[in-house]
Parts: sequence; structure tokens; C-alpha cells
Amino acid sequence: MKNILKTSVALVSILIGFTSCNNSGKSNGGSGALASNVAEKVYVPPGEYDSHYAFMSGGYSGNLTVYGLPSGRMFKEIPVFSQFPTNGYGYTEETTPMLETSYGFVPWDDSHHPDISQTDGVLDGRWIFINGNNTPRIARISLTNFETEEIIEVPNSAGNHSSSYITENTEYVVAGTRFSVPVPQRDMPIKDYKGNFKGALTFISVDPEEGHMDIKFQILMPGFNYDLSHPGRGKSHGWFFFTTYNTEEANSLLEVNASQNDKDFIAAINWKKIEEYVNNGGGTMMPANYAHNLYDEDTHMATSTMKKEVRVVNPSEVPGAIYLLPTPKSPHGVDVDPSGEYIVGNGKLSANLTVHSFTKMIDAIENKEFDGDAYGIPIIKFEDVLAGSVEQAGLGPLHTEFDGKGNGYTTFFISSEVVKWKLGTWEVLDRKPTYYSVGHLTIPGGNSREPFGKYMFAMNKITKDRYLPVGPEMEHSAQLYDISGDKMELLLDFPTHGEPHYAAAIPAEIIMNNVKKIYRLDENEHPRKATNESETKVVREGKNVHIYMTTIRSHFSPDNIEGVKVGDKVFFHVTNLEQDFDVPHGFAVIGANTAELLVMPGQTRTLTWEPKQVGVWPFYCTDFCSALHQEMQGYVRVSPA
Ligand code: CUK
Ligand code: CUA
Repeated sequence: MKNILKTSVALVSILIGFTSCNNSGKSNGGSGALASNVAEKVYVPPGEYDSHYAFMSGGYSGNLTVYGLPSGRMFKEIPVFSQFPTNGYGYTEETTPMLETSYGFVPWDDSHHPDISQTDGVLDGRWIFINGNNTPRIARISLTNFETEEIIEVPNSAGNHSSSYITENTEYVVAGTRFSVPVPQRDMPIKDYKGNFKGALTFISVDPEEGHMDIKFQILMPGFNYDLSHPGRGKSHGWFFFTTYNTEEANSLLEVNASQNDKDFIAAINWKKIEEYVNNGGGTMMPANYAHNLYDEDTHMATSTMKKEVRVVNPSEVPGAIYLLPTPKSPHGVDVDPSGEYIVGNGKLSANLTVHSFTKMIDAIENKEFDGDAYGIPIIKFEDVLAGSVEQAGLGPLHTEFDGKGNGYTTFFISSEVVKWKLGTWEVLDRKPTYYSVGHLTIPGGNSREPFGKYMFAMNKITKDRYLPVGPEMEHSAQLYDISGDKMELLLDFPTHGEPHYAAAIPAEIIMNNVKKIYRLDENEHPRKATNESETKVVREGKNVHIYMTTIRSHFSPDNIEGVKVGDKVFFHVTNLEQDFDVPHGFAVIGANTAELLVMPGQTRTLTWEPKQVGVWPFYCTDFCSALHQEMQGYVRVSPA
């Protein structure tokens, strides 16, 4: 009864947006509560490096931001799904194909979950993957050049939220679908949802050398909402787990419909078994349009290819590959511990944390003890899979990470806290408030087989009084905790950019020595490059005028351009001849209504300009590059058509 009461309070709290009792002042976050040596623990002296990188999703900014830990300093915003006028991403000839989709050019998205590539279950720092939630896509970003190298669209999906988590050798990056939809899409009554809408779970293979993604297969699941996912690891490697809600298959999620079922499911997918089925020719190719966009580092150009079909598998085709694990109460995150044994279901309308056992699940499967198969998929009995539960842990559990020392750390949105608990005994060891209403948390490597521990940071949904007010909306806040001792210790509070949902973090030494500092000019294969000033030229092709231009401290070549007419389309192909670390040049021309260029050393980038007026118009370098930066300028003469 007590639980039921608590749960209803939680539900009401969510529905009315009540955000815990912690946001009523500064009593528990002010510096007075902190130990005196906290400053030392986050202080990175001038000129020294942070010990960890943190990559935070940008949420509605569509991008990925890079921070240092423990300082909380933001180093970079990497454009992924959104146009970025700061450097021309999504505007230049070279990068616009990255944002092509089957819906056309889509220069925005909502990115939630970055995940770093792994080898043998350990973060290897080669790539980071992130999902586009709204127009379903998965991106791969290189962690040598910190650029988006590939984006693949996910067909038959809508609300690509349960992504982009990867298997322990980066065999697959896996995408889900928050919304089930008609597959294939068609005109039909919405009320006929039940039984007709499908949830496509997508397994995208990753080439181990180049990282190139390819959709291997999609599983067409019942019409639930697939919220989050996590790979098995170690003993459960070969399985993937997805949380679901709306297992009622309701077409409207107004309260009455949404929480009828006391338990929803974690769907357990034996992907190895389905992979084997597909490798033997199983599944069906179905028509589906989706874009596959690739950036080539040698040509510095992106290309977009439209794919026409995808392989789909129905659960009934591969008996014994898919099971449903009952899990209370609308589980949000599902997180697998480093050993692969425990599958934590974070029931967001619950006060308890439900933990399933992989071993018990396998036993139940072998004994064929099921609770029926209401959806054509065997449902394992709750008692047969339950490992234990962390009782009265808090209100509204969302996400769990691990420290590799036998402890789980779970965020509770409604009670606005992080709770540390022990795997196996399920006892609560510590709890610390967050400011306020925490979503995800991250421990470096905390969702891999070998967490690096040391730090944990909480990403909070509401900021309110934490910083100087800057109007009705504040940047989101993050809090960094030291988790090396028995108790968590709050170290730092720092603002984040966009809305970070999840972050991936990794010790700096795994990445920093491989980071590219220039692009080699002698390897530049851009079709319109000019690798020395003697190759610069102005070429007219009908109405198109191509200007092969170079930059070097501190001039453009050519810097006086004539022969352009109103009605022409002018392409400034700017090659940066510099071969020194951190010497980009910029390019901007008056009236260009899109973006500027920032051109990295050795790179070629193209800005398109359609002059509307006769005249002599200036262009200049936008990046302060030398004492003669202000001399870095030129003119283009525009004559009548
Ligand atoms: S998340 Cu996407 S709604 Cu809990 Cu992973 Cu924030
Ligand atoms: Cu080049 Cu400023």
C-alpha cells in the first residue's frame, strides 16, 4: 500500500512538473557544505591538462560538446545534425550532403546519447556515436579529427531515442524507435494502432577498420514505445536489452491509457542468433528509403547516397531469439552491469529499482517456463528473472552507471538525487542531492566492462538559482562528484550547452595522443583544391564561377577578383596552405546570407555566394591569425549581367 501511494505521488508529480523539494534555496548546494580541499580537486593550473574528456549530447542543439574533467571547461562544439554557421558545417559544398535524408535536407535534430567505441568491452577512443532523435539518424564522429564522418538514417523508425548504444566490440551500433508507426508508412486510422503499428529495432554493423555503418537488419517488434537500450557484455555479450512502455499499445497516451499495465517489459534480444539467421539468408528485403552520408577525409568532401531497401526480420521467424522480461513501472533506462549479469530496469514511476539476472533469464529460457506469449513472444515470469530490488531507493529512477567496484549509481528525477547502492546485496550506501532534477549521470567508462571510476557527473534538467540569472531560460547544470571514496563528494557545478541528456567520458590519454593537428596538404584530394599560389585561378563554367583560392598568413590569393556578373553563382574554394597546429583562416564575403568558412590547415572548403548587386565588394579573414590579420582582405568586382 505504501508503495502504491508513493507511486501515485510520483506520477502526479511528473504530470504536473513538480520538481522535488530541493529547489527552494541554496541550503544544500552552497559552498559552505563543501570540504575545504574541494577546490584543489577540480583546479587545473593554467597550461595543464584535464585528466578526462567528457562528450555531452547537445539535446535540442543537435550537436556534441566536448568538456574537460575535472575542470568542467568546454573545449569544443562538434556540429553533427545541425547547421553550424560558426564554421560553415551544413552550409558548405563539402558538408551539406551530411544533412540529407529521405525527407530532404534536414539541418536540425535532437541528440541524446553518445557512446564511445569499444574493443573487448573497454572504451578504445576511436569513434563516438550519437543519435538523432527526431528524424531518425545515427552519426559517427571521429575522435582523431573531432569531425562528423558519417550519418545513416534509420528507416521505419520514429523517435530514435533508445540509441546509440554499441556492442562490446563495436560490432553494432543499435537504434530503436520511441514511437511505433505503420510499417511501411501508409494512410490508416490512428485508432487502429493496436496490432498494426510496429516498433523497428535496428542493428547497424560497424566496419572494424573504417567504422563505416551499414544496416544489417531490423526486427519488427510489437507496437510498444522502445525507450532506451543497453548491450549485454561479458557473459551476456550477444544480447541487447530494450525498455518499453505503452505495452497496452494505446494510440493516445493520456494518463488513463498509459499506465494501465502494472509492468511493462524489457525486451531481451539475442542478436547473435538473429545475425546468424540473417547470415544464412534469413529475413526479407523490404523497400525503404534512407540516406547514407559519408565524409571522406582525403577529398574533404561528403557524399549522400539514397538506399532503397532494408532487411527486416519478424520475431516469429527466429524462435528463441526474443523474450520479454516484466519490469515495473514504465521503465526508462536499462543498464547492464560490468559483469553482464545484472540488468537494471529503472521504472520511472517507481520508488524501487528492479534488477534482473541474466543467469536466471537463461535458466528460465532453458526450462521453458513462460508466462504465456501475449504478443507472439515468450514472456518470462517476473519471479523467474528477478535478481533483487533496491527498495525505497528514491523517487523516479531513470539511469544507472557503475564504478567497476561492485556499485551502481542511479539517478532519481523526482527526488532529485544520485543514489549509490551495492550490486548483489541491493543496499543503499549513499545518496547525494543534485541541483535539480537529474536525468542521466556518467562515470568514465561507466557503461562498459571496465569503468575507470574516479568521477561521476550528473546532468540536470532544471537549473533555476544555480547561476546568475540570464532571462527565463538557463543553461542546464552539471554536477561533478568524486566517487573514489565510500561516500560521493560534490566537487563542482558547471553549466552545459544545449540540453545534455547523456555523456560519454574517457581518460584523456586514450585519445589525446592520436588527435590530428593538421591535415596534410600533400594528401589533399579535394577536386577544387589549390595547393600553392601558382594553382589559384578563376574559372567560368556557364553561370558558375569557380575561384580556386589559397590562404596563408597574411593574404588571400587571388585577392582582386574581376569578371563576376550579377546572376552568377560564385564558388569560393578556399584552401588553407598552413601546416601548423591551430592556424585556421576564415573567409566571409559581404551579403553572403549563409555562413562563414573556417578552413583548417591543409583543408579546402567552399562557400557559395550569389551576388545580387553591381559593385566592388570586400571579403576578409574572420579568424584572427597573425599581426597582419586585419590586412587579410580582398575585393570581388561584380559587373552587370
Ligand atoms: S534521456 Cu532522452 S529524454 Cu533519460 Cu536518455 Cu533525457
Ligand atoms: Cu587569416 Cu585572419
